Amino acid sequence: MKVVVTGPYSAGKSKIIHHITNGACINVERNGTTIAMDHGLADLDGLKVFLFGTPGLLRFRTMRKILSEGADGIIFVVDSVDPESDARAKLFFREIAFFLPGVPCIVAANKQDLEASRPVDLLRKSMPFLAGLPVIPCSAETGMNIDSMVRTLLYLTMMQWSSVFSKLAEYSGNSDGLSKMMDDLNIPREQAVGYLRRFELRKLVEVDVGDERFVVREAVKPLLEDPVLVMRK
Ligand SMILES: Nc1nc2c(ncn2[C@@H]2O[C@H](COP(=O)(O)OP(=O)(O)OP(=O)(O)O)[C@@H](O)[C@H]2O)c(=O)[nH]1
Ligand SMILES: [Mg+2]
Repeated sequence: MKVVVTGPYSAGKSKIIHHITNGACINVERNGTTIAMDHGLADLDGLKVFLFGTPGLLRFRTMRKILSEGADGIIFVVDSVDPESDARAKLFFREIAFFLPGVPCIVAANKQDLEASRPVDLLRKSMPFLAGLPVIPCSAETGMNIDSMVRTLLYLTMMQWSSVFSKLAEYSGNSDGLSKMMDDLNIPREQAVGYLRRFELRKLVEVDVGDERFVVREAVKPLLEDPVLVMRK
């Protein structure tokens, strides 16, 4: 899955990606500030998670737009300590809602290891635009709640795709899997092929030449059949 990690300057986006990927990531930065992107790959129970961290300086909007393209889920990072960051968070939130309307989003209330960190109810008061979103208190410094935050987001994402995923699992390896999927979901060929391309890129399926047959990677099949499994760790 493709997950974009965004939010205001210095909220901890790069450090969160560093933690999720166990350090297997790159950060294009200058003096500690991301100027292009972070990129890393994590493996959660066989599910590949491609993470893209955005720059937190306002002027890099175009870069954030490019990185957001086609994301399946959003980790929106806020700084639990610095109240001055809240106004910037609002601008970033508007921006991501514009780039990725309807895409599942989870809020990482980061830096909870610090004494001055604000609890979630205070953050919600100060940032009312977070209403309706799950807000997870976490720390990229200690790792607190980072894993469960990512798993919750993946669950929300997989639920959004559940009708497609259950068909991918059902018709995996079937010689006319594509047409079966088209029939069941009542979608045109281009749309079904689009799904296969999308989830081939995300390493969920392998598609045969000609596109008629696809095979779901064995490791992820149980997750596609029952997304709640991604939360059970
Ligand atoms: N104590 C503490 N410090 C953190 C935490 N997360 C990040 N930091 C620190 O906050 C600073 C900014 O962290 P980054 O991960 O670079 O933040 P960013 O959001 O990627 O910043 P930009 O890319 O510049 O927008 C660094 O000094 C981090 O070490 C945390 O959970 N706890
Ligand atoms: Mg950064």
